[in-house]
This record gives sequence, C-alpha cells and structure tokens, in this order.
Amino acid sequence: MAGFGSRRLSLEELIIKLHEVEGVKFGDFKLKSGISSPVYFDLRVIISYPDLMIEVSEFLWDAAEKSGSKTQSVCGVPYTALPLATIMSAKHKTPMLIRRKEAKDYGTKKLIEGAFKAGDTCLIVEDIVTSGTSVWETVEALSGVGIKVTDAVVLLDREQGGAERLKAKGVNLHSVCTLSKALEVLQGAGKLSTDMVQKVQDFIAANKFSANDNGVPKLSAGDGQTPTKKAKKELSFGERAQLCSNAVSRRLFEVMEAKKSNLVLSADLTQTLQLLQLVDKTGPHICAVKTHVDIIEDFTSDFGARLAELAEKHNFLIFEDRKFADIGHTVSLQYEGGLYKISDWADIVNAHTVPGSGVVQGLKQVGQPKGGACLLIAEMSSAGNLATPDYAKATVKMAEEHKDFVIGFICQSKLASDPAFLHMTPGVQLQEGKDSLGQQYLTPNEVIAKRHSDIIIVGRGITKAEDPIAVAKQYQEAGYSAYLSRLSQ
Ligand code: 5BU
Repeated sequence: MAGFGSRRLSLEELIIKLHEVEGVKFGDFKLKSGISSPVYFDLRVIISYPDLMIEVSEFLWDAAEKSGSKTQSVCGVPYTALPLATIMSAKHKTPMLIRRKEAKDYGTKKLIEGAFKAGDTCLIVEDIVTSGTSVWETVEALSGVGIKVTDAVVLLDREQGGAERLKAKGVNLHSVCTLSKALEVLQGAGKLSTDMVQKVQDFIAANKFSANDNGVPKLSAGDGQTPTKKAKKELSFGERAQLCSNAVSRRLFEVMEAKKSNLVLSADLTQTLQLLQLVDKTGPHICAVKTHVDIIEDFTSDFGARLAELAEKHNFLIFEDRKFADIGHTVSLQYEGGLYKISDWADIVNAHTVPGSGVVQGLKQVGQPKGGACLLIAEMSSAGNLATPDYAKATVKMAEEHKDFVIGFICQSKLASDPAFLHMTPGVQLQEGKDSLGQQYLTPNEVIAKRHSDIIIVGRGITKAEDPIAVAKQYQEAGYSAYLSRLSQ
C-alpha cells in the first residue's frame, strides 16, 4: 500500500495538498446557518485520495502521541473521521469503537459498537473543530456507556473557541494544524492573497464561541460552523438536550421537543394485550411510557421486546417504575435478573434514596453498560408521605454525585437548577383532587407552569377514560402548552 506508514509530506505540503483537492476553499460561501463565510472546509473529499487519507491519519496519530495521551481505543466522530480512525486503528493496532448516529438504532440500545467495558479510555478523532459540538456529542455517547474520554485529536482547529469549550468540559483537544497556520502556509505558497487572509482572520475573530457563565460551554447543534446565540433565561427542551452528558436524557429531551409532548403515560394495566394496545394507540402523544411490570398477570419474557417495538414505532422511551429501594447488591440482581430482566428493555428506572448511594451504584453497574439511566424519587404525590424537604435536598445531592447515570427526579416541583436534570411529576389529572387511597392530583398547568417540573405522568386520567386516545391528546396539549407558556415568561 503506497505511503502506508512512510511519511512523505511535511505539514506544509499536507496543507497545500488539502487545498489542491479542495478540502479547503476560499471565496464567499453561504453556511447552513445562512451566514456568509470566506472560508469553507469539506474534508469529506479526502476519501477519494487514499494516500492523502493515510498521511492525514498519521499526522493525527502523531499529534495524539506528542500530547502524551494514552488510550485503549479510538473513535472517529461520524462520518468524515470514521475512515481516519479506521486507518489509525489498523496501523497502530489500537481497537476502534464506532458511535452510531441514527436515532432508529436506539431501540437496540447499542449506541456504541465494539468491545468495551466501563472505565475504558478512548481517544476521539475529528477532521475539523469549530464549536466543539460534534466532538462533545461523541464524548457524551461514549461516557453514556461508561467510557472515559480525556483527549481528542483533530486535523484542523478553526480557532473559534472549540478547544476552550471542550477544555471546560474536561477534554483536551490536540490539533495537527490551526487555521492561522493553514493561512500562513497558503499565503507563503502564493495560493492566497493578503486581502483574503485578512478577510478570513476578521471572520474568525467576529465568530468566536465562548464558554458560558459557569464555565460550561453552551454548544449549539448544527453544522458546527455557526456561532451560538446568547443563552436565554429559560432553556427549551431542545437546548437542554445539548447539555446532557447522558444519552438517555438527551434523547428524552429530543423526543419531547420533536413530538411536542411532555406526557408520560402510566400504563397501569394488568393484561399484556390491553396494555400494548393502549400504548400503541396513545404512542403518538407520549414521550415515554411508564410500566409496573410486576402487576401484569400474564407476563411473558417477550414483553420487553414487544414494548420496545412500539417505542421504536412511535419514538418514545420506556420507564419501568420499579422503585428500587434496597442495598446495591440486591438491586443489581433485581434490575438485571429474575422474571422481568428489566435492564434488557427499560431505558429508565427509578430508585428511592433511603438506602444511601449504594442503591445508585448497584443499579449503575448493571444499567450503564446497557445504556440505561435512573431517576431518583425525591418527593411523592401521596398524602402523608415521609419525604421531607431535607430528604429531597439530600436526594438532589446524591443525583449530582452520579450525573453520569442519574438523569433527574420524580418530584412534585422543580428541585435542581442543572438544566440537564429532568423533573417528572406523578399525581396529575385535568382537575385537582384525590383518590380514596391517598393519591393527590394537581393539574398539568400547576405542575409545569407554576411548579416548573418538566414532565407530567398520567395514569388513570387516561387509562380509565372513555376515549383514552382523545384524552391522551388533551393531556399532551395541556402539558406542552404549560411548558410553552413558561418558556415565554
Ligand atoms: P395515577 O393513576 O395517575 O394516579 O397513577 C400514577 C402513577 O404514578 C402510578 O403508577 C403510581 O405508582 C406512580 N406514582 C405516583 O402516583 N406517585 C408517586 O409519588 C410516585 C409514583 Br414516586
């Protein structure tokens, strides 16, 4: 294989070659965001030049090595960097991981392909960094399954603040080349006028990304060549998705935004067929279904798979309301095994915090490698419950200490300020009231607009309705419009 392993190009020659194949272009380009840029990078073209790809991969490997970072695996940010990471992996006998981007594959719960275990380290490989968003999304996907990422390597850093933003999140970015260096080389080689160099420098200076107040970068989605807008006071679900370091919470926020639903159906039915039929019919209106698998009288081992099929069909998540409440060892067995094998099919479970943080550690050990996540029960809806404000406060602290696995709370109002945490509230009906066994109901508007929770959990309000589909739609609209009214305040 020509050029494999034997470096022929200097960095200067590499830059000129990339310019020749139009991997970098100068002129007047309209970016996806609508703004005009004098410089445009499209490194996808290098797959047509195998020798150049090998050169680029070797430069990337060297940059990582020079930084002294040690890693057990490499993972390319999809898609341009995938072949680059593949070459690095093969040439340097370092295992590779692949991050799946397609949402529809979520149902299989395999967001990361390859052999790994929690605690493994991985080096991220990327072609260009602007805001750092794409690198960060890959870090999140990896950390969601327990893989540690401290370093990323990039061919070209556009010097628009991406490196600083990633640094603030604990990721060191090592670049083969900066945009300034590329300009300098191309100008020196007579490929670029002084005028154009100035134009590009002005553009970059005017379009820098900056870390937000608490030092955490506010990363925007999109083509990565667009600067973020100023942070709003109340973030939307879509914006909060970008701040999640856990893949499950990110996905739930994305589903809520896409389906305009912050309704969780509590499908408390005791017959499988009846339950699945209700979920299928109300599926378009919900962001998640909540189950109590131990109330199902005719449970069979394909229950989880059948529910997961509906989850994929209607794009919602599955939450098993198991309320784990024992020592870590016991809950890990309850979560993974027994009749129900909850960890095989539930995206989300929940736990009482009365046993202490061992309950979270036990669940995390089982759930994290499978892409599961957990909510902590901070408050309850039932009359006379013993969850005091201090208990709720201690629960928030426990969640903060396990942010890689705990994604939020079951509560009666917003408890934590971190926008990545989800707040879900049961005990909701269209009218306030109570049942005969201590359940207490608040309205969607009270819960979402006044108490600033994010999600309403509704059971009998829907399951006992004459027309559950129409009523589910009503709850969806009530919950989401309360959220929109809060956003516009
Ligand atoms: P309902 O039919 O909307 O009352 O059902 C509420 C559901 O939420 C039901 O499955 C309860 O087990 C669950 N729940 C609750 O009602 N209150 C709580 O504090 C917690 C869970 Br935690």
